[in-house]
Amino acid sequence: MEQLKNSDPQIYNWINQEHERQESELEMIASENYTSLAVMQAQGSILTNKYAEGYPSKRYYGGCQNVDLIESLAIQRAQNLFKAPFANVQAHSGSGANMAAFFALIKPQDKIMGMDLSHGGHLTHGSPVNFSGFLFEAHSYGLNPQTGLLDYDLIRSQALKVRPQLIIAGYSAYPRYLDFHAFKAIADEVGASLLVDMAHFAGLVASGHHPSPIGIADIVTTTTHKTLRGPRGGLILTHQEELAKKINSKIFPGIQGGPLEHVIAAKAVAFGEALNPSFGEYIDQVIKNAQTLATELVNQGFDLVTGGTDNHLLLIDLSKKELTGKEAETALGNSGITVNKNTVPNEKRSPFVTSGVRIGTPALTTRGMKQEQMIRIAHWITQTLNHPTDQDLHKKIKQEIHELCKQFPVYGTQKRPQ
Ligand code: DSN
Repeated sequence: MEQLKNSDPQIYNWINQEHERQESELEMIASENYTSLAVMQAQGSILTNKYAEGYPSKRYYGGCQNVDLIESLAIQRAQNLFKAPFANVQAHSGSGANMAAFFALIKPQDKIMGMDLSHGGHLTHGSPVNFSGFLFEAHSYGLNPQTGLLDYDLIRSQALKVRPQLIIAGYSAYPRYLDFHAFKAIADEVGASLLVDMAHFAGLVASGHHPSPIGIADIVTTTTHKTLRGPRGGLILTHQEELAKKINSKIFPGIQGGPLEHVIAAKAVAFGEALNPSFGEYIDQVIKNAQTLATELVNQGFDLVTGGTDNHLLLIDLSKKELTGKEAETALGNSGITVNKNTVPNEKRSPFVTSGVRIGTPALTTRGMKQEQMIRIAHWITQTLNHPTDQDLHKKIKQEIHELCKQFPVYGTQKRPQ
């Protein structure tokens, strides 16, 4: 980083400040993680200089012999990891991956049905402010108001009324397994295609801790940076050859130009890491940590959406408390615990205020924390949320968290790649 330090000290300093923040706070945003140094080295490499529009051995530029090797290996590793016959590794993001999947399966104005954003869905699953909401006729399904669970009978009856061309399964904030066979049966009954966006739980699918949607859904999309622990980016999978061709042409030239070969190299590294048996142990611990945290928080008197978790995240439901999600996020931030406010089923407050907090364990598990630390963290969360304006208490907790974090360095003494 010496060159950056000399040529642009302002950016260098801010990166250092962010490094310090990531090391010294408890990162509990469910969609974040810490990549390995190897992933960052690939992403920060000279591959950023290369144009490679097209696909391996079918490029619109010369000099692609090395990026062809890299992209081909990324594809092969993605196929092995998810046991999927076809993979596109060029999508710049999860949103772009979803856009390409939509364009491969349906046409503008067609009807789609995805999970309501306020119930835990994603912007790209039909929100009116997103392409998925304004290019398509979007309908949404929600959670059962009594259980907070997906109710496949309700989804079916809604699908029978709406008759969508596309059903989307997947979430940003849902703490339980998805039943892909149930979604597929509904899609088949109403003549819809099925898209599974597994961005949040792709790591759990890769390790076998969550049922796989491959071979059931027509297309499966994911980001690569959440539980999968790779660089920020997207990935598209299918088992259907004709769809694979469509997906490739929708990504390029449909919605993207040159692929980010440095990010594709980093994806290849991450897929290689996830193919290692130690990744299964990591995901196992992610889930154990989330379940320990859930049990402790319930014991401390908090309501959780669905009462617990099967995966890497949990949702505290504050609707019976005076405290809002926004206030809880701020108070926890002051204590050194980074989370995000989240809507909960039957939400009465606005999406900017909310009545919930989403908490995830992927990042803390990467830095080596286990159940013992989760019990301490549950205690700090409880103290903070029970005394949301006590700044002296928050300062004291922040100091204790700082000490804990020192015992679990993210990048050790190696800092960032040079
Ligand atoms: N999927 C969102 C999240 O879970 O944070 C980001 O798009």
